[in-house]
Amino acid sequence: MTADTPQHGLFLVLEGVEGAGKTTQAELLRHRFRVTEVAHTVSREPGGTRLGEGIRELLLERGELDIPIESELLLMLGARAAFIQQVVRPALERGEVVLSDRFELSTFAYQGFGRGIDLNEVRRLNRFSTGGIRPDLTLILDVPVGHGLARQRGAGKEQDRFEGGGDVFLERVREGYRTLSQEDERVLLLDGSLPSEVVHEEIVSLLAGRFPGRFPETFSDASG
Ligand code: T5A
Repeated sequence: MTADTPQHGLFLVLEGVEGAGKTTQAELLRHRFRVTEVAHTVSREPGGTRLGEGIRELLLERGELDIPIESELLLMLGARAAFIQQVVRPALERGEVVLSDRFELSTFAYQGFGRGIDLNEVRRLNRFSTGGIRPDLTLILDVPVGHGLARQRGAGKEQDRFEGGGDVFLERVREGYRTLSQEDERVLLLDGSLPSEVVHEEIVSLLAGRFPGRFPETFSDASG
């Protein structure tokens, strides 16, 4: 967040390698927000807007397209600019909790550490796309790469461009996430290999402890 950025809500992000459980946790939190009457917007990247969903389709589902890594980076950031302007900023100005399934750390981990694009350049371009809006808290669900991929196979999910990048690529991404978690106190690494309900309860108590007064008392004890 920057001084000239009006930001009254709370911006939360879930991150992690393929199959880490981000979507599962986002859905559990969405349910928790709903039953405890916390005004919220839950979304995902790339996506969340018509432009972003179009770019997502191009990047993830059109495996036959030859996309240079520079184009991949700029497409992700193009989607992000719309996501910030059309989803995140308005929801924060309404005072909501915004929860995003992936955000800028995905770009640092996948395009920076994974693809090998200079991280300073990635950060610079990313700042242009976000206008300086940053998450209040990013939770990385850490799982071994093979574990996450096995979960996705178990769920019958088809491989996309990034899963097809191979284990070595995804190991660099995972290591990237672990490095990034050590550089910023607003980024935390959680054990994503625990059962979903255990991870969910840990996230709930972490949010209640980290942002006192932001959530109703029922938030911490509402049953699933
Ligand atoms: N990307 C994205 C970039 O390269 N740069 C960027 O800037 C951005 C924003 C997006 C791709 O784009 C790349 C990264 C990605 O490759 P995606 O589909 O959004 O693709 O991301 P995936 O990680 O592929 O999403 P998935 O939905 O497949 O993984 P999730 O959300 O981490 O996992 P989830 O919750 O769907 O769970 C997968 C399976 O595991 C089970 C679930 O029931 C499900 O079957 N599961 C668990 N099982 C046991 N214990 C748990 N704790 C479990 N949690 C979930």
